[in-house]
Amino acid sequence: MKLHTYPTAPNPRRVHLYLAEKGLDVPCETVDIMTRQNRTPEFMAKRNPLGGLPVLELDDGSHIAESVAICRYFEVLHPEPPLFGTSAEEQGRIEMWSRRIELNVARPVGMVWVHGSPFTKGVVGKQLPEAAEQNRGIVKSAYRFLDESLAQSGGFIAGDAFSIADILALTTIDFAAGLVEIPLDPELRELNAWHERVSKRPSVQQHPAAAPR
Ligand SMILES: N[C@@H](CCC(=O)N[C@@H](CS)C(=O)NCC(=O)O)C(=O)O
Repeated sequence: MKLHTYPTAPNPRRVHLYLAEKGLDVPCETVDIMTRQNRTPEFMAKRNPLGGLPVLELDDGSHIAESVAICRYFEVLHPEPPLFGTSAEEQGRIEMWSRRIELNVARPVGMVWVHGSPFTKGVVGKQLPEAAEQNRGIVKSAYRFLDESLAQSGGFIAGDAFSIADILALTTIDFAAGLVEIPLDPELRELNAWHERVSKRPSVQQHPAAAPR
């Protein structure tokens, strides 16, 4: 088994945080996104036709891509501590929040990144500054929603226990603040307090976000 990864990028970082929370040690091979090693015809044919990282190579030579799918694979093999919930209610709630983070935060952050950053000029055919601005607003309102929701929750994104939803939120927010120039507004007190709290976890200390450029 081998994890093909670029540890500081937000989607691979999800898996590294997840594995660290579980205490699992998986052999890793770094694939350099900067020089587009994940986009070579060989990598795409052999590992992931969509080119994205991370990709988990299994012992039989097959592959599982998609960060959350990789975490789910490990969750079945190593259910403790549960990061996707155990009861029907916990699982439903964690999934609800994970979908909200993916669709309402990570996706618009990605849009600001591809349409608004000088580092991604070559990624989309033509950058649309209006798309970047519109999505920046969507991210800000999603952050307000998270802030209000955290005031009602038990301290974590999906309730009173750390879960995959916290991992998705943290990696997205750190990426947005570090590389996409969407800082956390200090007025969002609950969200900032949550961020400070989860950032102290050993898993996060072990796998910090990419340094801002
Ligand atoms: N939905 C995928 C997204 C994978 C993805 O886009 N990964 C980024 C790194 S955060 C990547 O490989 N970017 C470089 C590229 O697509 O060429 C997942 O959750 O794993």
